[in-house]
Amino acid sequence: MKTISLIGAPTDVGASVKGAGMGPDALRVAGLAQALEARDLAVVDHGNLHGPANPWQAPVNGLRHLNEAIDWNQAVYDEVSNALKLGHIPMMLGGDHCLAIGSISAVAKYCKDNGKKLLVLWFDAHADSNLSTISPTGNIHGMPVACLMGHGPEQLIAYGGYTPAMQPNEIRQIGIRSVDDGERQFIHDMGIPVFDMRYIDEHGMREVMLKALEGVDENTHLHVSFDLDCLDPDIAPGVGTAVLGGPTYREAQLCMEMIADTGRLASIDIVELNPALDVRNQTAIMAVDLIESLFGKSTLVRMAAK
Ligand code: 4U7
Ligand code: MN
Ligand code: MN
Ligand code: MN
Repeated sequence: MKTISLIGAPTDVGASVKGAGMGPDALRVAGLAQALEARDLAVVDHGNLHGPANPWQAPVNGLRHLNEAIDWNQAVYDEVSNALKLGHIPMMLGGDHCLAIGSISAVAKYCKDNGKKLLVLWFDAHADSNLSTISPTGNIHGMPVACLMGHGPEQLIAYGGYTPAMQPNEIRQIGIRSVDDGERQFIHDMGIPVFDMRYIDEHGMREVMLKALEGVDENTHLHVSFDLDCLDPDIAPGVGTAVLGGPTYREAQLCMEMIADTGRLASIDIVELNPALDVRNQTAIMAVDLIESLFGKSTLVRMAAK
């Protein structure tokens, strides 16, 4: 039986909208652990990590709350590393998306040490590829992809003791529809594979996922970094930086089901849930529903072909 380690990281230091720190508890209230247990998974809830309070300061040299982000990511790095060493599937409950720096750095180190091939599926409305010099906001939740590729403040780019944690060909971005000018250049220069909404509209989600998952084999460690603002705000209003025109419920379900089919899912971030902006916890409930599909719950009626 597989074991899921739930790791709460209740902070919004990487954002400028308050509230994402309440995400882990909203997911618990929505029945996350019970839903996973119903999928025949063992669940260990490690509770919430501790870290510095949000000082709500303006950016300094293009970075807001750098020291706080460093500490929170260290805590996430340590806990995710421990879970991986135990052979568990870590599920980091954010918190804002800056925490993916610690989480994916731990996963990348684990893959390096164990000869695994890393593939990160990054579901997001945003590209999260800003640098302090080009970011319009200074918010670190808009910078994790750049940091993981070695572009960022030195304390944020080497948690595993080396940098970069990740190469551009180890990530696929899906659902993107809000990209800043500097980010567009960075993504282009780095050659990061992006399946933006225009691509999804033109080719359909099935083809997108077939392409995104190309090359996944028995040695692949699949990491899903799920920013809930990837989803259309109609079905997921409880996020700090909502953007119109995201994947529908059915498209999101198909993504989750196709990932489940690979059998290679090995670590997860659920981030950017903002209960203060939600309506009757519906975004948390939506997240739990999609996570069930990520672990193989299926509405499929057809018999598998022999
Ligand atoms: B999230 C933004 F300018 N690009 O950098 C920025 F539009 O983790 C938004 O994807 C970042 O939610 C959103 O601040 C970060 C902005
Ligand atoms: Mn994000
Ligand atoms: Mn986002
Ligand atoms: Mn956001």
